[in-house]
Amino acid sequence: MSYMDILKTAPQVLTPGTSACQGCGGELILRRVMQIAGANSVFAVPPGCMAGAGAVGWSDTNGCTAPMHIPLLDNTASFMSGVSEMYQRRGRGDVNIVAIAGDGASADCGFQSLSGAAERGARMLYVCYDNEGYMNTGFQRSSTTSRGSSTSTTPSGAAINGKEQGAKYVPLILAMHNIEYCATASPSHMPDFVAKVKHGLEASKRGFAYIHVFSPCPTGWGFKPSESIAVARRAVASNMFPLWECERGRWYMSENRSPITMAQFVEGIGKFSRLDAAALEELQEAASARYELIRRLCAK
Ligand SMILES: Cc1ncc(C[n+]2csc(CCOP(=O)(O)OP(=O)(O)O)c2C)c(N)n1
Ligand code: SF4
Ligand SMILES: [Mg+2]
Repeated sequence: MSYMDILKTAPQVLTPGTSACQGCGGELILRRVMQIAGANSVFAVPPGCMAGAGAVGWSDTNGCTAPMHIPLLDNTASFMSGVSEMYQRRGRGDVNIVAIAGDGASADCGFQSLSGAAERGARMLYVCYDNEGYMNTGFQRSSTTSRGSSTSTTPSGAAINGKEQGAKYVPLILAMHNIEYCATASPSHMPDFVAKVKHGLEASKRGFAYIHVFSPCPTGWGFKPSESIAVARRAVASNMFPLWECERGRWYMSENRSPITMAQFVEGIGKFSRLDAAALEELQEAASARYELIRRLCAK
């Protein structure tokens, strides 16, 4: 069965009718990960837009057809380590253990828990949907927010020109935990996304698997909902968000072509609308340097 056939035929585990905004990248990621994992899974989605949008459900008519936990913002990976251990001990290693968490819950508040579970090799798939901020509580910056982004806590204006620090590159940090599988993915590249989630689920039977997904947020970033997939595609095409995977120390680049410019990437995205030429150049340099680092790892 092709990867696209899986999306067409596999039953939905998340019911239709969540309250996520139109064009939300996170909702698409949540829905597809749950569909690929299937109902023989236990999920956890910590507080954030996806838990708020109805991952668990509002009534007896919506939610999901598999067990779903909402742990704390900062303990998702350790919580799921315990769940995973319990299923192993009961001889139920067939059940997929899947966490789907935001960047705040993964890169900031929950980082200790995530790093610990990764280092222990806890058997689970952990998917981070990275919308570069604390969207559910009012669009505050997080450690993965790109430099120059205007957020509610780093508003572009006379005092500062958006976020002053560069983004923490979490997928590389996770890969350095020597986990079973680590990858980046984007909802704009669905066949690649499906293949990586399947790969991650297989790897989660042996140890820790991590996928970091670019998650466009029209409401918080200030672009049209209909542009969500185009924004994600431009993030990949500009090397702002390179697609790669690493399996037991072997690195692979998923896309390799001449990039579009950073100016083309930021076009029409409100949070970058006040970037001047110098700030764009800084963003470009950081993205190029990071891409080069990944490219060299993949060339080995
Ligand atoms: C310890 C703790 N601090 C603050 C909160 C309030 N809170 C709930 S959701 C959220 C935002 C989470 O951001 P992220 O994980 O990136 O998910 P997103 O909202 O962007 O989908 C915050 C700060 C909380 N639930 N727990
Ligand atoms: S604020 Fe952003 S991440 Fe949250 S539901 Fe809306 S589009 Fe999705
Ligand atoms: Mg977020």
